[in-house]
Amino acid sequence: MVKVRSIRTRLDTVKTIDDALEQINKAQKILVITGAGISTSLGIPDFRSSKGFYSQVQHLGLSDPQEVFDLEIFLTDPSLFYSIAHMILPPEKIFSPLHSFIQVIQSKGKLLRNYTQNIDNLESYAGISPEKLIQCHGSFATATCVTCKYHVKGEEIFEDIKNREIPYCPKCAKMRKKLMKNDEDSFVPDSYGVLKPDITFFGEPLPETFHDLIRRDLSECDLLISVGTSLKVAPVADIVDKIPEHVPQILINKDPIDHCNFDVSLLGYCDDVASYLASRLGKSWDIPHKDFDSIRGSA
Ligand code: CNA
Repeated sequence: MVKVRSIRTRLDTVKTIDDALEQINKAQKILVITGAGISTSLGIPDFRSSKGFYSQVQHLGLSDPQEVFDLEIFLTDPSLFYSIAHMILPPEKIFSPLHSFIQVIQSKGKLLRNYTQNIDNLESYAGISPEKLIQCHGSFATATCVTCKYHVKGEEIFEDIKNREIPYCPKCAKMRKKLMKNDEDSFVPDSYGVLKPDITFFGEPLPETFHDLIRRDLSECDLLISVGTSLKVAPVADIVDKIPEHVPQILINKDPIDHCNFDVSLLGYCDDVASYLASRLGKSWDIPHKDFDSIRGSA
């Protein structure tokens, strides 16, 4: 079910679901912001929902669950991250109806850019082209050795992640062994030769493409759609405030987002909202989604 809410409308003309449909029809350069909520139907927990990842790592007794993604902590003790990384490991080659909805926006030539905070790389399976996609917090698609910067494909460390083991760099393996064995007196960090997925930890900069493109995209976009994100992590969360005043903003989310000023809030499971919008937008908006069977229930 889609609940429509329009509390602090910025634009007098954009208040209802029909207004939202009209804007989607009219828009030529849609900027889509996405977050963990677009992948929960595939079984990947989000962070902040009641059954989300942060509530699932309470047993670790951290003062702040975000410490799991703290670069300094990772470099001191990578075992913390690798004890829980299996919980957010992306499923392979599946994507949600919402991912398909973004792909349809793209196929109609209306997608200016999808700024995703997700690290699951499922947009690529849905066919969203690399030039239309900014993975603001990186992704599991690749991993890098923290010592020698050797790159590997993400899937090369998936087995270790599933087994809750720390993946090591093949290039640094010999030296790590030697240092551990011979230099018992000298300090060898636990993270020596550890492969880290190329996801952006707290303490790391966002990818350069984000900074390269966001300013231009903000000035060009004619509609903003924000889906499945609590908009609590800057600088992606700040995009909403920086959108020019005349540009309509639509929210699609399970929960209301009260700290932002959307024109129309379409509240519900985003796959349902996307299917509803697609059905109202007409046949050519059909979501070409073939993986409904693999959907494992929403957060
Ligand atoms: P969040 O703070 O956990 O917020 C998720 C939002 O999505 C909440 O407001 C929920 O109400 C909403 N939501 C959950 N399920 C649905 C659904 N089925 N339909 C509609 N809305 C839903 O997560 P954010 O993305 O805002 O936070 C940014 C973090 C989350 C980034 O750094 C990501 O890397 C990180 N993250 C990514 C993934 C992933 O890649 N799939 C998973 C978990 C966390």
